[in-house]
Amino acid sequence: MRKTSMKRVVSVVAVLSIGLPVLLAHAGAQQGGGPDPAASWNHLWRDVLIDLFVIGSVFLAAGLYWVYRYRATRSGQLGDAPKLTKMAAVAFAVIPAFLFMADDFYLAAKGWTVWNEYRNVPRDAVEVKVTGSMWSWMFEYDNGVVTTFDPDSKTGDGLVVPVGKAVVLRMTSTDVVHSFFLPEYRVKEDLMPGRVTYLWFKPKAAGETIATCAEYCGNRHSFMWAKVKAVPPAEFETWLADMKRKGA
Ligand SMILES: [Cu+2]
Repeated sequence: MRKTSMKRVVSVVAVLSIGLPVLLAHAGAQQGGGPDPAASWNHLWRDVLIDLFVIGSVFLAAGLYWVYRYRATRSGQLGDAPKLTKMAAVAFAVIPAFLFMADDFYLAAKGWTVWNEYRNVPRDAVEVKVTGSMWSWMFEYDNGVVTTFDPDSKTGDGLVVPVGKAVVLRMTSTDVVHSFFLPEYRVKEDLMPGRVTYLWFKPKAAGETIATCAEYCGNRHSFMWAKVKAVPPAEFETWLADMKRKGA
């Protein structure tokens, strides 16, 4: 009888602690405005920080309480802990473990959702080819326009993208492994010779940010960055047409 009820308790806790987080993570995904990896990433990171804070506080409070509650009051004092039944001992270990694992399952489920967002490029995404070489970036648009950026003189158009539209970068390297990192858009992906990798992001507001190499690639690795400029879609089209006319 005791064995069955213990099994029942453990399985209910297990089902709840795995099932609930997965459901919650699924419900919390993709609220409004279509997929946006940066927004989902920020949301997941916020959840991780809350999780660390709450669990950290619980353990700290419990730890301090027990240190105080079971402190020695005279020298040479021996403890006299009550003897637990088998059931109580197992429950003590299993129930808190599952409860604390519940949010790990939640974060894992949500991480999986965010990962899928990162890997599934919207169909209407604007495509730009990116080539990394020691130690500069080259960007090539659909209509053949090619842009670069010189970090020393800070000249060149760099990567220009339209606000509010998904942008997908198809990337490769001509020499060693580089990594294209857009801190502002929460995306980073390696570039390798002989292989095409990709990432996508959605600029929310007009403005200038940077892209930088995030994989050590030699002497001038730390200078391997480029300007990234997000402009309204109409301005983007004009810029692209102008560049084409100028034969860039
Ligand atoms: Cu590099």
